[in-house]
Amino acid sequence: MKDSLESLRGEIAARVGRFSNEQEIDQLRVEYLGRKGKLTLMLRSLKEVPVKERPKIGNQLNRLRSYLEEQIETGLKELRVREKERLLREERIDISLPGSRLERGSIHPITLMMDEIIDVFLGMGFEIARGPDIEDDYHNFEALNIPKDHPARDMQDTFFVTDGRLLRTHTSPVQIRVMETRQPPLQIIAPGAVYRHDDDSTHSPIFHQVEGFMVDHHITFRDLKGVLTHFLHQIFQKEIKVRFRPSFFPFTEPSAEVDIECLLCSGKGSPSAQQSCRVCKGSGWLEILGSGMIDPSVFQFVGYSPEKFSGFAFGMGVERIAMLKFRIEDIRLFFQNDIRFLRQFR
Ligand code: 2NL
Repeated sequence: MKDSLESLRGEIAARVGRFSNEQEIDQLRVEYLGRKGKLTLMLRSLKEVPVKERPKIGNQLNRLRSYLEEQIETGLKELRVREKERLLREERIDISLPGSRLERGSIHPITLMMDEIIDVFLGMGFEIARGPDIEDDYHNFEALNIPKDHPARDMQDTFFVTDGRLLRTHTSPVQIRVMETRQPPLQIIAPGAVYRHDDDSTHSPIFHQVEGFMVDHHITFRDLKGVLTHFLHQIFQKEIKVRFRPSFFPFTEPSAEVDIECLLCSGKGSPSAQQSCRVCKGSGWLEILGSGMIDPSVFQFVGYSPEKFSGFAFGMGVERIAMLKFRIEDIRLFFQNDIRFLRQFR
């Protein structure tokens, strides 16, 4: 017993000291202090030791156990301190490293163009109205004097949804809804997205319009000319030439398309004797707006008396104006979201 106590003391002394991890300590605890641990077994066999020697050996065994327990305790403390130091060292944040760059966004050119158009009309006292993108046949066609068999229904290739509903092909239905619920005097613009089954370099299945109208007693074609001429002079930032050319729309009578002098050749049409202007194709004019006096049948649909009231209306494509103003050749560039394109409009 005495010999095995001596060798156990030596064994333990060799195992304590610097531990490299907690498992090593656990293993040591189980090996000596566990239920079948070497020290535990020796303490248990103390009763086989002669009575005379028992107190001395018992005392020595107990001291060895306390010593081992202390060593385990300080070993664990040491490990935790070392771990904390390692974390402090390795997880230190280097505040001198450059941060990750946040990209600054920019406003989409169509939003910029739309805001610019809206601002000019707000300056003339117009109100903004909005309405649903999904419409019914009545507000998109019928109330605008476009009956079922009218060729305009083919001209505007419509996207149909379920239950007879459709994606609005123009923002006119917004204006119909305003007239259904309010009485003149009114001057309203209806900006928004519209949808047509069309896709090439000058047509996109989704595009944007600003339409507008003015209704009161005694509104005339002179009001139409004055408002739209002022609008075009504001948008193109100088007193460019404006031309009102007879046209036809089912919802206006008379109707006029509005042209401005070509932005590239200033209306000359041909920059040289050999070739004609590539923007206006040599005519010297660019078509920019559609307009007219609101047809009496539209007034009847919304319950206005054509005897009491008159008004004008107009509509324009925002992409078309942005393309002419910024000299963009393909409408699809607006919808491809190529950052190199969009960045140019900061
Ligand atoms: C174009 C032509 C136009 C209208 C839109 C309108 C609306 C109502 C009543 C009468 Cl509620 N007219 N809108 C009138 C004339 C032309 O747009 O070329 N748009 C891109």
